[in-house]
Amino acid sequence: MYNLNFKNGFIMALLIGSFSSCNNTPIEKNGMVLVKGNTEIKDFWMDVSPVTVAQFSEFIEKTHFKTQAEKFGDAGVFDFETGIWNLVEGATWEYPFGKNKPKAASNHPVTQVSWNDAIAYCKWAKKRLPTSQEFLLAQKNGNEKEKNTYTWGENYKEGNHYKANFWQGNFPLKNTVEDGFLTTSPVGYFGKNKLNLVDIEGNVWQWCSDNSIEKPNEKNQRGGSFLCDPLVCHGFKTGGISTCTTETSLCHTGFRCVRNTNEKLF
Ligand SMILES: [Ca+2]
Repeated sequence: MYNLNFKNGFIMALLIGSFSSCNNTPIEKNGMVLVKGNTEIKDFWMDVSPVTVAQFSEFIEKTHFKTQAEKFGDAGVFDFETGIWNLVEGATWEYPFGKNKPKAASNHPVTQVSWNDAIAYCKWAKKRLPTSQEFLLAQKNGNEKEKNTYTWGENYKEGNHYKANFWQGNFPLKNTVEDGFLTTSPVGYFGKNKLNLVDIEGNVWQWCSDNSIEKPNEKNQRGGSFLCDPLVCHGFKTGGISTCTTETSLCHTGFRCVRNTNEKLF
């Protein structure tokens, strides 16, 4: 009897295993998840989170790369008192709000990186930036037919729990910070989507590789940021899009990388 039970249990385990592998179980390797493509987009690996301050710091240490904000001597910072953007001297990836403000926390997404800086990091990491269509497919959990407003479902709040880092109150002068964060939040703080991706909506805008159709001299960005008010830009919804010039560095913009599946991996 013991052996029979054991065998049944073993067969059951195999069945459960085979069901779960058919059930879109996320495939994750070395901090990247597999996003299944469709007729227009090939399968690709995507970083689980936006590139963190710690990861970017390692890149700087190993390459002595100077970001464009460091070369220019200033970068774009949103002023919560006045509700306007200023060029702030000394604002860099290490001090995204300026030298007299707190240093960027290592587990937060890196910001104050231009598109050109992001490309340099990607090359060093042997990765690339996603296209805006690849990013959108990742927001839709790899299912182009998914129609939810957000990557996690229909509502930005469940009970008392916010699903992402965005702006509560009235942009640009009143931020009630009900989600707990005035600026960036630690990557992954608000949970994963079905593919195990974190901060694919909210926290920071993320650079994409392709040019905007409406503004051909600017690059697309997706994901929305801590400055996105659902009643104003609503940039953190699935499909939200923004654009910027390649040399611009802002306190609410970062990036994440992807990799082709036909390349030798890991
Ligand atoms: Ca917030």
